[in-house]
Amino acid sequence: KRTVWNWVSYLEEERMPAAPLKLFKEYQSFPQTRNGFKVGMKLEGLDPGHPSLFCVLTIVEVQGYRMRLHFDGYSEYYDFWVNADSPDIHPVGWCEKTGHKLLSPKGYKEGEFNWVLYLKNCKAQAAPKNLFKTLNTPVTPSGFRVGMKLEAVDRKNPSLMCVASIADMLDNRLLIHFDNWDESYDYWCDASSPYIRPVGYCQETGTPLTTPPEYKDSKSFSWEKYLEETSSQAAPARAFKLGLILNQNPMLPNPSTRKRPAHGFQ
Ligand code: MLY
Repeated sequence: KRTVWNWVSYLEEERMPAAPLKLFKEYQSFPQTRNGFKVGMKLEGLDPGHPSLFCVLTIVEVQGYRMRLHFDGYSEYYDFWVNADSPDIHPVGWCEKTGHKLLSPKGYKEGEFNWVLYLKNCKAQAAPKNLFKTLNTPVTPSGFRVGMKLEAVDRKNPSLMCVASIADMLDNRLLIHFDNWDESYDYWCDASSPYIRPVGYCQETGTPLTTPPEYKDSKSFSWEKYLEETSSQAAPARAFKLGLILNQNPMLPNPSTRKRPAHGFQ
């Protein structure tokens, strides 16, 4: 009987090759590419559990190109790993500069937190700006603007296509928020995401649209009225990078012949 598992005999048994090294990026290879971040450095970053929330974070472990980040003042249970080139991490002071709210470390009241004093008190170093990849990302103008409405998949309930808004934009990425739901459903995606569609998609394709919770009967919902009531605009269809033009997309069933899907968004 075999007691020790190893790759060589496993691949032989399975009669399958290992994925060739050349398919991996340099930073995924080993010995791993090092990154300049060091344990103890502090930075600002998105909470993966609440993607609209920027937090005070400390690097607590570095392994090759990856690092483990800790929320200052919170349990290490929440620690998470990111690649050094993650678009979700930013240097100290970034939130203030870009007008984003920064969640203070636990124990600090809102508005009481100050990076300069905090770094001094902790005798900690801010992670140097040049290590962050996000600073160099050129932003291509798109037709999307903060506040525009669209239809989006609720990624926590992926069978639902819902009424949503663009709550924030960063480096060509959009923060999707579900109207009148809490922020825990928010997520970041880019313009080519398969999870977002222009206003009218559901009606066009016969997909049920989940309306904001105050519309008990989703049949009483009309985009036209809703946009007017909320004084907002629909995100323009041309801003979506799917080549998805309603009625002309060969990937969508022909409007006259298709049947209404039985179970939500497919
Ligand atoms: N059963 C869940 C569904 C929530 C869906 C929220 N989406 C639309 C953002 C609930 O009612 O909590």
